[in-house]
Amino acid sequence: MTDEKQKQRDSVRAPDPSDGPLTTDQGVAVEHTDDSLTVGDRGPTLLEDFHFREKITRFDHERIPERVVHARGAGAYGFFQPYASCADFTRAAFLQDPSLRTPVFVRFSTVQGPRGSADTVRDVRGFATKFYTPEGNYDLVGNNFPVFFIQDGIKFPDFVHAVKPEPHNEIPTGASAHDTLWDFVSLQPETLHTIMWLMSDRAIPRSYRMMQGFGVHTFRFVNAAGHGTFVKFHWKPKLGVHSLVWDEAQEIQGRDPDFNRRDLWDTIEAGQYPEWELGVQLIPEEDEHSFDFDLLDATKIVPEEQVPVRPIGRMVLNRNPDNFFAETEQVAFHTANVVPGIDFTNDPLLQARNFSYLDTQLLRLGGPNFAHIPVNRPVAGVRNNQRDGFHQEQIHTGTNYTPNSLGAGCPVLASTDAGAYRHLTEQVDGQKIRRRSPSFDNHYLQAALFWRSMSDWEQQHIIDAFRFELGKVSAKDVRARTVEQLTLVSADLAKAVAEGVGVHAPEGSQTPTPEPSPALSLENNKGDGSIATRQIAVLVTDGVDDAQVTALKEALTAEGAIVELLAPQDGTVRTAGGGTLPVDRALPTVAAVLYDAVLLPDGAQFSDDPVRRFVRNSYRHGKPIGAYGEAASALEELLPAAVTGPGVNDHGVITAPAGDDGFGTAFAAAVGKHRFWDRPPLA
Ligand code: HDD
Repeated sequence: MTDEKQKQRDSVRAPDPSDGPLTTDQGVAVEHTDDSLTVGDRGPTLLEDFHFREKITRFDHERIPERVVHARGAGAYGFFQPYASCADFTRAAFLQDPSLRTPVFVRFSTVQGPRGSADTVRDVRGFATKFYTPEGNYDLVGNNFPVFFIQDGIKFPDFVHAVKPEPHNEIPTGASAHDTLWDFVSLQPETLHTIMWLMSDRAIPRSYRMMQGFGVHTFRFVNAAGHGTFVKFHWKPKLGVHSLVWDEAQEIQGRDPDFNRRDLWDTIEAGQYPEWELGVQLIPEEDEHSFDFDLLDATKIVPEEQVPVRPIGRMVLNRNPDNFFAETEQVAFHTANVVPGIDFTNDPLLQARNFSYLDTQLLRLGGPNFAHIPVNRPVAGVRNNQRDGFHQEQIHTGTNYTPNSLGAGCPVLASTDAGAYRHLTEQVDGQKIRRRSPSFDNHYLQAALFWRSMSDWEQQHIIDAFRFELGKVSAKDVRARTVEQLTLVSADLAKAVAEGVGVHAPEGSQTPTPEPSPALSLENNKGDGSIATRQIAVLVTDGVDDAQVTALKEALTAEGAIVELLAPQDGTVRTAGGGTLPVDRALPTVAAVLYDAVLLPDGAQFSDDPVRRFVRNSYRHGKPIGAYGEAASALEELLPAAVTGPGVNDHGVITAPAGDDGFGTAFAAAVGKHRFWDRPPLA
């Protein structure tokens, strides 16, 4: 379906290259572009070669500064549609009419690494959405964690300097495991809650399509009567929230650094559109002070058990950009891009952001006219007296000041009834001071809440992550100081981390014991068990039973899974019946870490090293493994501790005799569970 944004994009597409010959920027046709203009065959190049000079100059100027944070990303277009009118609490036009689809552009990102860094690093993921609403652009610039590392934006340069590669040697790329970050963390306890999220598997999402998004700050909805309600925004992925394991994530960094970007692109191209539900936690103004934390503190969540998340609409991403640079690189988000019905709070982090984003775009996009860039252009009309500047794309006519009579007073001012933005009227008074509010003081309670809400395997992964990260820190006192901080979150956690990194965990600290919030555990966010878009590897060799492979592939594909046949070499394999079966990929070009599950069909041979490695790696990373017929015995020999006889076991290993009708269903059910953590170790 073509929406207003797509029509606008169509109107600014570059001419079709097949419509005419190659030209210069001035539209002059070019007859030869492979040799510069010279005197004689070997002679000097001539300055008058305008085509050469233009071509090289344009190339020299192709790069713009990358984002200072969130440089690495991937984006897509789609739409947002509310379930019902939200008029009771907001007048935002795009949240009134359930039949209105608002076009969106979403950019996902990592934070620390540069543009060319790997996708599957341990990091926060950005989740920024631009809604092209009838009342102008609204940007919800969020992350996949609901909390942030610092409470006041004035600390942002300090935090970012600490987490970015170290200044003397620009190491490490795309990683937080280094001295300066942990030095900062150990001295700045407000980071601890978000650090717990960073050490959890939330920091290594399986896919952008399988992560939650959060607006992080408390914002405000304002209804037509001018009444405000505090609001926290949540995106919930339809496919559930799923993560990688750290060992796997590291291997993918080498095998396919574009893992998350490719996944987003490929699924949209395949028509398997990613979808999220937008939910809101609504807090009446009179309840502002009824929590044991401050609503203005971005290092705190409002537990869902305390204030439920109310679903208000859904977002579907259904179109890849046509040009990465023009769209994904040049998109400019800004927390201050709000529309009538959505307002800010005095959260000091948000207030700083409201300054920073516009400021950064001026530099990154080369001047004040970046809203003319197609991906940034609102579908709502723009009429004002802002003029000139670098890269002015429009020819303004008429007067350029208000008030005027010579231009018939245009553009005229709107009333709020006609859609004008009006900031919420609010009484504010107090002393001018530079001091953090004492209501922001408790840094340990919610770090403990997060820890106590995790399942056993999630806690183990957090311990492993702390051990990895601190183990890479060369300054022993930084390790010790961080562990000291952890003793104020959980004695068990501190002890387990201390043992792994060779420092002592002091005893006797008081740790908070908040009631767990089950909504925080990945265990409770797995989705409905759908296997849609799951990548399933079928390992085939000569001798395979092709009838069963084909039947299983069809059944799994019908449920939306992506099934690929992998063989030691590309081309075809010979089947048991003497025919041939086409192969999708050769094993040396892929790896187990790029798949969600593996299937071993009857008749295939598992003596080859690459095949055995594939199966063992899948097992180590908790992935479902299915084997039938003779392959089941081969699997038993390969993973003796894991195969406990025919059928489905708790370890996600499914075996069955050839021709067993229930095998496909049992295997699909295991794939829908994503991972199995409680497995006997490999021999
Ligand atoms: Fe930020 C980019 C999210 C705090 C300053 N931020 C940026 C992006 C996301 C976020 C998703 C990438 C947008 C895109 O895809 O182009 N940032 C957050 C969240 C924060 C946060 C959820 C805390 C709740 N940010 C934050 C602070 C400051 C900034 C406190 C500065 C005071 N952020 C920026 C920036 C960036 C940016 C420097 C870099 C590129 C850009 O804006 O366009 O202005």
